[in-house]
Amino acid sequence: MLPKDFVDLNYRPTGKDLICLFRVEPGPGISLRKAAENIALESSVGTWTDVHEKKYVRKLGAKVFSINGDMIKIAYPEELFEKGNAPNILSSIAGNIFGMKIVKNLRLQDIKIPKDILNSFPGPKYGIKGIRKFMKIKDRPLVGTIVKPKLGLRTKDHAEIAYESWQGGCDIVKDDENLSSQRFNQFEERLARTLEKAHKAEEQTGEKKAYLVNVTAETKEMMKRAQLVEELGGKYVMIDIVAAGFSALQTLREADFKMAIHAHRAMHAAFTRNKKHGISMMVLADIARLIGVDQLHIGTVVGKLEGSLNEVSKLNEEIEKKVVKKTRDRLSQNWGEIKPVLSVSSGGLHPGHIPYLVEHLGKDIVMQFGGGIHGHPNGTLRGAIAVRQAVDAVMQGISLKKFSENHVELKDALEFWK
Ligand code: CAP
Ligand code: MG
Repeated sequence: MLPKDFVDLNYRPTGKDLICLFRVEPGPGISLRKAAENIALESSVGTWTDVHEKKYVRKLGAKVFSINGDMIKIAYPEELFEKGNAPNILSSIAGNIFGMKIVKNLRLQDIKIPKDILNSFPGPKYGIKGIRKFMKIKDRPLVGTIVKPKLGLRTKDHAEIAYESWQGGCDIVKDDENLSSQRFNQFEERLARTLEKAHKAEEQTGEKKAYLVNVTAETKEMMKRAQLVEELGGKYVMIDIVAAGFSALQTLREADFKMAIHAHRAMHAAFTRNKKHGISMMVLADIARLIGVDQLHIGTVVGKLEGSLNEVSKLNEEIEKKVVKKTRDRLSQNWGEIKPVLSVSSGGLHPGHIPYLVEHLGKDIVMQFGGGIHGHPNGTLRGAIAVRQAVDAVMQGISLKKFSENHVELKDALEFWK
């Protein structure tokens, strides 16, 4: 097959094609069409030279069917992929092509997954409705914290900080992404002690309290840890999906534990941040939804980490909607039976940000405050109280300023982080 055979601008994709949207910047002296041909070729059945392949192989060649400015769309016949194998799909559509000399920059912007591939993955076990049901929270946003300092705390203090956070009004307390089982705070003891505090806080407050323990580790070890969480009655496990890898995530999901899966995306920015090259967060989010995380970090717009309102709100739609509409930089997707994933906003947030987040991302969200709770001038308990007060204000349609006149913890927080 020659490179030109991988372009057919008259081709109309069928429901049996996986579609990719790429942004292409060809290398010096290379036309966009030539770059496009080579991307389709290398990511499907071709290589750098013709190998006189059999006729039946030709049918599996990917087709560039749209070239619009620097955006191209490629259709991949679904037979190219093994069903239920996320790494396999990525090795084609997000594999060698990023390193080809023929492109200066290449960005995988979005993917559209055909029905048969969708149906070969479980998707989230609980999704938004399931989480709201077991947390018994009808319509307000969920409030969470990350125990801080992120590393270094001893187990007893970790559990105590978690306890104060729950007492103050957090629904969720999670480990930080880089806490696993270091000597100063080992997994088993931390899990037991912190869950014990969660139960105590549940009894005291009458609310459901969840501990999102980070099980990220070598896969077999991770599974042992998840098993232990199940035995001790935990509601969630947390995994760093990019660092652990999608294969590990599949192993965790397919074990079908009772717990919901909280997906932290640490390391994603190595792929996603450079808007000209790499893989967009939209694609990583699609893969995470497909495999079946129940909640996923999507950014904050206003906090400490990069991500525009446009980007974060599109991610919010991509993971929470059943049908996603096509735009210039996004493909449509019908998620069918795959449940919606709950969005998590986290990173540099404090109570003053809550009205903005609810206005732009809606109430189906987990808002997490690490520094924004434990850095409160009067400590963790007051910090958590301030966050819940801000949520109450937003739910009642009252401005934070007005609400803080009668709520001293919120008043102190707003003063401190103004
Ligand atoms: C937040 C956080 C999270 C980031 C991840 C942190 O803490 O624990 O890891 O939110 O980013 O360490 O930064 P703070 P993202 O509330 O103290 O900032 O959600 O964008 O993936
Ligand atoms: Mg963190």
